[in-house]
Amino acid sequence: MSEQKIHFYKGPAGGWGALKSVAKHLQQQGVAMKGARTLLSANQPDGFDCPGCAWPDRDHRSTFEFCENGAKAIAAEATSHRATAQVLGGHTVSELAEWSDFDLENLGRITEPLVYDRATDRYTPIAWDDAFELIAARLNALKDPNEAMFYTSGRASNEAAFLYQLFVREFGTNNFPDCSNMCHEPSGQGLKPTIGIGKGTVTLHDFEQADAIFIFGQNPGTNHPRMLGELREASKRGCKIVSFNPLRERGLERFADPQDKMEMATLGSTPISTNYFQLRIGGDMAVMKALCKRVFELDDAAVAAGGERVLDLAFIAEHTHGIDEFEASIRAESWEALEAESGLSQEQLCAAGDLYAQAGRVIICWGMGITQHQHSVATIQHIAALLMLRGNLGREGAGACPVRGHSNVQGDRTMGIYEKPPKTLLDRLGQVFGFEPPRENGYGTVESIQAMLDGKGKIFFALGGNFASATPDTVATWKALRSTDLTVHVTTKFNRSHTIHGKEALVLPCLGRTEIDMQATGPQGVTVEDSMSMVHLSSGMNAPASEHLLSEPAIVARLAAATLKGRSKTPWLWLVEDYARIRDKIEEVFDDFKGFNEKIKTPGGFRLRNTASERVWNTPTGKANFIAHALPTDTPFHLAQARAREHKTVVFNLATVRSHDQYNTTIYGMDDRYRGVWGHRRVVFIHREDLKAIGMKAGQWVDITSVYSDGDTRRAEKFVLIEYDIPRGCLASYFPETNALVPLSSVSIGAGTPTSKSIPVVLTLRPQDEALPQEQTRSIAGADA
Ligand SMILES: Nc1nc2c(c(=O)[nH]1)N[C@H]1C(S)=C(S)[C@@H](COP(=O)(O)OP(=O)(O)OC[C@H]3O[C@@H](n4cnc5c(=O)[nH]c(N)nc54)[C@H](O)[C@@H]3O)O[C@H]1N2
Ligand SMILES: Nc1nc2c(c(=O)[nH]1)N[C@H]1C(S)=C(S)[C@@H](COP(=O)(O)OP(=O)(O)OC[C@H]3O[C@@H](n4cnc5c(=O)[nH]c(N)nc54)[C@H](O)[C@@H]3O)O[C@H]1N2
Ligand SMILES: [Mo]
Repeated sequence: MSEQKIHFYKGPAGGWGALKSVAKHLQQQGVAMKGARTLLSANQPDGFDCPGCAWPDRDHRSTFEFCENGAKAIAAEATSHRATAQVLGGHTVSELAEWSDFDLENLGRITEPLVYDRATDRYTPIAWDDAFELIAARLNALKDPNEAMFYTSGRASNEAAFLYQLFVREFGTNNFPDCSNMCHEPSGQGLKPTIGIGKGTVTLHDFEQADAIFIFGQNPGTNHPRMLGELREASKRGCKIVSFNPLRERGLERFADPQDKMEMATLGSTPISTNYFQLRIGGDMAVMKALCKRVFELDDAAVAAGGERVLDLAFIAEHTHGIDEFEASIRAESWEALEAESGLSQEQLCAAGDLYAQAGRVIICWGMGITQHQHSVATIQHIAALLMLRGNLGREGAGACPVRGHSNVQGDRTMGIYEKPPKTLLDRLGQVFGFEPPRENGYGTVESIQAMLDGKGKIFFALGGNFASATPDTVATWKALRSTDLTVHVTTKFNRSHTIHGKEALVLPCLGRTEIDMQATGPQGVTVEDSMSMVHLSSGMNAPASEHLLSEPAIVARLAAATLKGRSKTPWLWLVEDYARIRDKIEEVFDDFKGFNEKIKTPGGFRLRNTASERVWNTPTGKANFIAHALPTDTPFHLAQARAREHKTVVFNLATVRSHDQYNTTIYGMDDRYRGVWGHRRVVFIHREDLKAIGMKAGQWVDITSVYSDGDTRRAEKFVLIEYDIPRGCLASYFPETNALVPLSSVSIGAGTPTSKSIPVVLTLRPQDEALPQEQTRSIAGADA
């Protein structure tokens, strides 16, 4: 573990710090040599798709696109550590449950299928066929297929996801909780009714043409480092980059490109954001409204002066619906309310509005800072509206850019991993595979947990991910998982979820994306879809971590064959002999995949049709819809604040974020370099004046209790207070340590996403068992030195 300290990070994002960090991780995972070779194959035309994130690659160019995040993700998978049956069997599962997330993952890759032995409280080996027979028997013994739930994490390939959703629907349910439910679900739900497609509309080419790029609630320096390369190029050619984030984030301020010899040699860097607005947590909806309001004001002024209109009247007339009602709702909004809600002054809001209105072509990007609130769908519909006011949709250099997380989370949805499947998909599946698909909607993530708690969910199956750690309301969720009859996890490594298990439990180890996938007809490639709808091939090149591993498609196919024996017409085992056969089936089900096997022969693959980017609007009105929403005044934070005023206590709004050394629930290390935190994860970032106001000091230890009105107490214990450049009233801390604070009932309206970015909390001092030196309690990372 690294030394514990907190200090100001002066460097730019990227640069030598990033290279050093990668070297350290490769070394720790024992992959220095193999790792280097593996890294060189990431995002290459004949290599594998980087499992790091869903940001697209520039033409899969031949020089290695350096990315610290990707390098760590690859090192984590290509690790030389092995969680063999012997290693795991050396501990009871109750013992393992006490280990940290870091220590569990650090055991390394699982080498053979395992079954939980109740008598000894240990995982012991099981043969693959026996594992499939056992799961099949339990599934088939259920009274109702809807008692089983099938989770997906966004790394599963298109081929694996397609087979998986087919198997589950032939089995008889649409219960598809997935990571997307906790992530960009509100983006899909927000965009579909407005622009007719639940995906972003831009490509990297648009990033080259934009005059301004607005970034809301995203930390690309840590989570999408390759995006910084695009922002750096944009910044260099004078494109305005306007960031909205409560925290000062290093990667949004300056970036040194590790591939730029000049910047590296001179310790130089490129400024990223031209303008940085530190809004209040949850204030984005007010900002969108303010920007729209400013556009209308500027347009009024243009009309009065007889100048060029600010609104794109031609676009609005030809392509949109509902402008009148929307305009009225925006004009009715007072600047005072918008200021109060956003935490920005009218002057700042107007300045941001001017930047938007003056730029010819604008892209709006967003991440988790937008999607994990109660009013996320409404906020995203305002993003669409803001773009529509100036025709910033469906033309070069402009558009909507939700930046996805997991490397194939978008593809999994395209393949039908969705608890609310459209009728057209079900009809087509039924025709192509000769069965009657279940028609009722299934459970998403939060609904699945509720179903388990209610005794309606009895078998939990996960294709990847770490459900027990990624989900909210930890106490309730663990109780839910433990109440099931059977939990099954398909996974590469051992994690928390395997210790929070049902009466029976299986852990099935699979190949990772970096590994050679050998099937009957030879080595196979899989396909993935990135955040900009580009679909391309990914082929592993490392020897598998163990000879007993199966690929995800093979696991799904063999399980399906065992479970649906005698009742499925699908040739499961034949399909996985050659993945091109799976792709032929995908082509039969989805028109957009016409010529699939041919198209992926092109290096870089192909782009799926994006109707909104062609100004074709698949909505009931046939137009892009302006949808008005009131400013939220009744979020859990608003309600808690009102009660707190009565009782004279102080309630803060807490956002749970990622540190620089984690990939979701996978903890790579204890540092958060760009925020100046070393060796800690249990920290709370807080404004200096707020510390004073509540009579606490930086370095003191606190417990965090969330305040919801359901009567339950939810607490996360032992966090150290760190002074940080964050607006007053706002706090930030890391997930998953803080997940216990969010009740299952607190989700975004219309999307069901847990509200992990706005949790009303109070802080209470606890015994000060560990003193932190004064100079280690203050981080102003990001502030101008
Ligand atoms: N290294 C690494 N890469 C990753 C991941 C990882 O864990 N580690 N996870 C992957 C996944 S699945 C995802 S979804 C993405 C996530 O990538 P991001 O969307 O960047 O995720 P977060 O770190 O959760 O938070 C983003 C930012 O939102 C800001 N924020 C918090 N509340 C608000 C708010 O109310 N308004 C605004 N405007 N901003 C707010 C935070 O300060 C933070 O900078 O990254 C992917 N890539
Ligand atoms: N409080 C709070 N909670 C959050 C968030 C937040 O910002 N705040 N973010 C949410 C978001 S955006 C997301 S996407 C979810 C993430 O939720 P998940 O996707 O469930 O979680 P991950 O941590 O990405 O899953 C990591 C595990 O996946 C397994 N794995 C890795 N590679 C592979 C592979 O190739 N195949 C298989 N089968 N398994 C593999 C490994 O065992 C690893 O332990 O968490 C959500 N939870
Ligand atoms: Mo995500």
